[in-house]
Amino acid sequence: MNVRSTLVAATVAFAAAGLLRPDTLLMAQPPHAPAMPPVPANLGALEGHLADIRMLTDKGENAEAYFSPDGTHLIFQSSPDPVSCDQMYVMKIDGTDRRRVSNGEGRTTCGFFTTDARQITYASTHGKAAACPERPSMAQGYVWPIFDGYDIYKANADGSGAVALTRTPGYDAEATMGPHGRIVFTSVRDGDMELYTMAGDGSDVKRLTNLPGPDGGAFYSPDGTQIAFRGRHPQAGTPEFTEYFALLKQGLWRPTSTELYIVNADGSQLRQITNNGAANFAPFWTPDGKRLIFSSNLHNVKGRNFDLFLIDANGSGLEQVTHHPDFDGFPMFSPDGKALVFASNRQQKTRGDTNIFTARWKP
Ligand SMILES: [Ca+2]
Ligand SMILES: [Ca+2]
Repeated sequence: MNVRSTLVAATVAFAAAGLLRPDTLLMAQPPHAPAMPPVPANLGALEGHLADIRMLTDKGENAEAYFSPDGTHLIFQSSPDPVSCDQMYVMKIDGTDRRRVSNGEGRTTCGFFTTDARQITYASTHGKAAACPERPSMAQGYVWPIFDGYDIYKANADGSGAVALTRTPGYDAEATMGPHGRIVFTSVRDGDMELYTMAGDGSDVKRLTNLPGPDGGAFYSPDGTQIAFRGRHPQAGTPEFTEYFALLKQGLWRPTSTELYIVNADGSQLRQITNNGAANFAPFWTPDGKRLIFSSNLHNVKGRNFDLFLIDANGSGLEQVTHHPDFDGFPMFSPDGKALVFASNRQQKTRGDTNIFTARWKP
């Protein structure tokens, strides 16, 4: 590998690291990743579920765009370049009327609308420090920060009136809300990445998972009775187990493969949905609650060609949705099921750009 290609790989990895929630880190290109294959000439035919694909942003890093429950707006995180810190934005679903809704301080991630569409939740580090938090050194190899300054905030949809819903040391982020108004989120408050739920005002916190390893990135089913998430559970005493907890104490995580799980909203009946050894993450429910759409590099386990896949909630019926050879992730159906929003590195102007796309969904 020559200096230039080394720099390109390092730049891409660095750029992708701007999207700092643990599962966004999975999109970072590992060192020495092979070059991207050409875009298939018949991409449109291969992606038969998607029509009228529209790119809503056109530079920098944009990801985790999620519909408002009335289907009129998207909330997403964005930074203009790899070295800036992500801030939270809201825009109409045609990409117009874009406005920042976080206060410009710290780093933010994981925005979501409340069920009445009048408020938003997101995670921010600004309560710990106004500056963009520093990245750790790569002295321990290919590891990424789980910023301990993240807490979850709730604000009006225009960004005003932000109040903290969590005030615990360590990472609290990845909050999403169910139809009943309850929030599921990820926290390291008990020494591991686990799922917790809380009422919409931050009260009545309940721990949902109790498994060693990185559990997170959860979404409620449309009827609010089940929760889909990603996780990985190394055996106690293995080198992976020991290293995972040693790194987590330093606020670090080495990106690994993760599988999809579903658990009842009360924490009962945990079941594993995928078992393919790849990095599977960001599972979102189809509007009928019968299937999940998610991102995985299952055809490219050592690389960053993540694609969107559908799978039945019982783990059968895997179907590939996107076929672009670069990153596709963070899918979400519109509330009426007629549109899909996702983040992708396709059509990028600058290597490492990630943009927000919508498409009309063809069943
Ligand atoms: Ca865990
Ligand atoms: Ca892809």
